[in-house]
Amino acid sequence: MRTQVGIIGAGPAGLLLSHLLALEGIESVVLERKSREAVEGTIKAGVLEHWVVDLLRETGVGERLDREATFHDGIELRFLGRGHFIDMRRLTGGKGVTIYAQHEVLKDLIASRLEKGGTLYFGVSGVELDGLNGPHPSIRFRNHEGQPQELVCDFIAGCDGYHGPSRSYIPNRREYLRHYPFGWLGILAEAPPAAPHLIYTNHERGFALLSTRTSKIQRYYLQVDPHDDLAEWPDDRIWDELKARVATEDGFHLVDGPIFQKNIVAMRSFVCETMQYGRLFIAGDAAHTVPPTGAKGLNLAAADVVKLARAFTRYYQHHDDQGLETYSAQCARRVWRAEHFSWFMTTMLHRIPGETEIDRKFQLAQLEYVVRSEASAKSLAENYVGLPPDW
Ligand code: RFL
Ligand code: PHB
Repeated sequence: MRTQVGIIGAGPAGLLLSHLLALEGIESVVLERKSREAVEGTIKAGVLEHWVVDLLRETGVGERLDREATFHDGIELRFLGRGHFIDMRRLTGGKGVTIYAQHEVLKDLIASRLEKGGTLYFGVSGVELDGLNGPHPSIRFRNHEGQPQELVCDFIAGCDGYHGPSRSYIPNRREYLRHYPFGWLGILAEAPPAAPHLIYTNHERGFALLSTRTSKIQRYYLQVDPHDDLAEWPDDRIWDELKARVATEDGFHLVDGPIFQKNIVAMRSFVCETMQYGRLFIAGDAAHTVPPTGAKGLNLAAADVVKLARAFTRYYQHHDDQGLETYSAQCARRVWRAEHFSWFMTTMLHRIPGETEIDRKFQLAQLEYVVRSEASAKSLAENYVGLPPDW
């Protein structure tokens, strides 16, 4: 098999890259380890930056988003029993918060690729890369029936997430990593929305986040020990803990309901530099991971592949490899901005095991500053709704 760009991974990075390349007449093949059903059923991100929403609309995959997404003007920060609304729309000159589940974005991208004759292989295994320094690198893999295949490419895009193999093919890479001593227990529940915006809470018992999916389904998160077993978290305990953490002095009431999905995720800050080697380019979580408190991961993956698609376009349409040569350098500034913002939101909102009284005082001082200072709120809002894609 032969293609121009071989893409490993059908997450947001891989599928959006394939979609953007197709619009420029550049051929790609996407190889994905999981089944299509598993890709379309994995519950992850929820919040899209405003420019990502515009991009999906402008490139013809925003129709269902416009019908089904939830649009908010801002978020609430809650601490010491009080809520404080951060009006993003006002603070950013009109940019709001869009909630549309990651797997819905993936469904829309997969449907569009297949409708336009794109090639996606699900259920592949044993991916290995070869010839990254030559003109025709290749990907060896087994298809869903276990048969060995080889895909010969002009370029390879490693969009295979934090655990994928692509990154390991970059020699002399430098990896920066921080593990957080807490994780998120996430649930999907049948219940009405808690508020007309997301609520991020810093409580003595730990962090909680009230997000949403539809008018009937809500997505809630609790800070937990990352080593906790789900068996330790029966539904009643989850509701008791959520209600305790989001309580306010004026009697906020959280409506509960049947929980139909639960998982615990670990949290890390991770960056791999550089993001390229020979004809291999890595993007998204394969190159960098953030804790989910800033809602940045999917959006950062999208920003990488916008740059990568542009670099490939320049190469194929103008025989100019400048964009490809500087790809990693072009990504670095935004990657570190998003890494820092995610760390900032995480450390401001979670209870840190082993923290002392003075750490807690510092945290509350930061929260007070964000909700009382226009300049500070504006900075948070600018980062949250998303800096422009070229930043
Ligand atoms: P993904 O989504 O991990 O996709 C990688 C794909 O590669 C496949 N793969 C392989 N395929 C073939 N061969 C192999 N050897 C392979 N190894 C792996 C995998 O099966 C997978 O399909 O990476 P990508 O595309 O870079 O996208 C990153 C995002 O998924 C991630 O950053 C976000 O989900 C993070 N995130 C959030 N981001 C936001 O922008 N806004 C949010 O509100 C937000 N909330 C979240 C989040 C992540 C969360 N979890 C579960 C960690 C909330 C949570 C709880
Ligand atoms: C979500 O709805 O899944 C979500 C919202 C905000 C975050 C992370 C996840 O910061």
